[in-house]
Amino acid sequence: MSGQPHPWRNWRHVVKLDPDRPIGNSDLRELGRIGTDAVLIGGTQGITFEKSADLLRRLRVQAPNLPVWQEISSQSSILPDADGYGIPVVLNAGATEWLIGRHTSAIERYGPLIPWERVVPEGYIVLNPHAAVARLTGALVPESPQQLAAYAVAAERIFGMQTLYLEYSGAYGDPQWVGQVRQATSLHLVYGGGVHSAERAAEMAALVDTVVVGNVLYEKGIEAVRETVRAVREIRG
Ligand code: 1GP
Repeated sequence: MSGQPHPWRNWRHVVKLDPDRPIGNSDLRELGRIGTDAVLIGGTQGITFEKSADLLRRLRVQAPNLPVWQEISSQSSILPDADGYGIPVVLNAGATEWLIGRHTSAIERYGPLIPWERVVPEGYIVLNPHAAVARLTGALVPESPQQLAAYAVAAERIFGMQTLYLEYSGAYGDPQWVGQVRQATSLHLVYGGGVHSAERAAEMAALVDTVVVGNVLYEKGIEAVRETVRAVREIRG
C-alpha cells in the first residue's frame, strides 16, 4: 500500500467468513464484541456476488465497527464497499494463472477503478494438499520446512512482498515449519488453518503476526472463537 504500513500490520486475530456457509445475525453481532481485529470475507467454492454482498451487508448492521476486508478469489464477486482487499498471489500454484494471470485480467478489466491504497497483495503458500484451494490452484505443496522457508525468502527478496499467508486451511500446520519461516524472513506473517482451540491459537500467535480462524466458528461456535481471541491476546506480538 502506497508507502504507508497497511492495517494488517496491527491485526493479531482475524476471522475468515465463507459466504457459502450460513451464519446467523447473532453470531455476526458477537463477532463485533469478542475483540477480533477484522473479518476477511473469502472462500474457494460456491462464492457468488449475491452471497458475499449479503454477508457484508449483515456485518455492517450487526458489527458496524469491525473492519471487513475481502479476499478476492473471483472477479465476479468483488464487493465495492469492502474496507479493503487481499489479493492472493499463490506462490506455489501449479496452475500459473493463480500466480499471475487472474490478476492481470482483473487489472485489464477494472484498471483505474482499483483502489490500490486499500489493496494488500498476499504472498500465499498453500500447505494442505487436501484443501479445495490446493486442488483449484494445483498447488505444489512444499515437502520440507526448508522448502517452505525458501518460498518465504523468495516472496520477500525476489517478489518484494510484504505479507505472507501460510494457508493450511482445514488442517493444523507444524509449528516447527512455521517457526522456520519466521526465522527466515521478516515479512508480515499470517497463519491460517486448524486453529480451533486456545492452545493452538497461542502456539501459532507466538510464531506469526496474524492468526486467522475460520472453521472453528462454523464447527464449534462463537465461544470457541472468543477463546482463540483471548489466547492470542495473551501472547505478545
Ligand atoms: C482458511 O486460513 C483460513 O482460509 C482458516 O482456516 O478454516 O482451518 O480455520 P480454518
